[in-house]
Amino acid sequence: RLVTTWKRDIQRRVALVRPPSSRLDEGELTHLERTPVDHELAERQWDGYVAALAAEGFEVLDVAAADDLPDSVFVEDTVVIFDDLAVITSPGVESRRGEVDDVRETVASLGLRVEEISAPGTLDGGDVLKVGTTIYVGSGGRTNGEGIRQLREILVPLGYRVVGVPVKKVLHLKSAVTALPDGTVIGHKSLVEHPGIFDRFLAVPEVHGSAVVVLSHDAVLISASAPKTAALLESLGYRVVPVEVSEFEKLEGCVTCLSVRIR
Ligand code: CIR
Repeated sequence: RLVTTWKRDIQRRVALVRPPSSRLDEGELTHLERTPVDHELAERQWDGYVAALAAEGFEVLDVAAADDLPDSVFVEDTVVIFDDLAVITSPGVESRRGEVDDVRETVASLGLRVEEISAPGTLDGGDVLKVGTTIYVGSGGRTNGEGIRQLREILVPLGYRVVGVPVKKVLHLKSAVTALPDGTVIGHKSLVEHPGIFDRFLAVPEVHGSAVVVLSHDAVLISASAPKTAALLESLGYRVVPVEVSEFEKLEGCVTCLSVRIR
């Protein structure tokens, strides 16, 4: 087990990102009121996010920018990676459907095998939480039962278990919960409707603290607006890398949705 972890850490690790559209402020909003987005700040925060991934040893790869697709910076929603398989999603909102085309090309150029979720199935990557071989999928916001059924058909033969989770209070499952490197699912109690569905659940003290990006077996990336959660995770033995993502949080995005990690 130790050897496997170590081997993984020295393998090629790629992070896909997509530069923000100049129309970012027209992005979809479901649960939040629209507040003005500072474009320059958003650009700087995005650069900082990319630099943080690069500093952690990720090879950062851009999907071609798409100015006419306001939400395209949230690239996580368009593809989900399972080892050498890329599942292109079927975004649950009309304005985001065009985002998948360039992403499909980019992942194919990396030599990944490509499968696809198709209509009437809908599925956003933000609804897919991987914890080992258990794949939790949020249902209700952007992802429907047919989308989950198609993902299950793809993954069960590969040895994964696909668990649907009803989601009502937030946009995506991963707006409410993510997982630590050790597999513990974390989230803020006010937003997690079914904590008992997860094998291990730990409540964190801030809403923005529920989203972490796993950097390695001992490090996570987290929003700078969740300092208490950062302290909690440090007390559990993790190195925590904070990044500013306030302009993306205004559009219901978080640290996970700005990249897709391929390891
Ligand atoms: C949307 O509503 O689709 C975007 N404004 C935000 C998407 C955030 N994605 C994510 O958390 N995975």
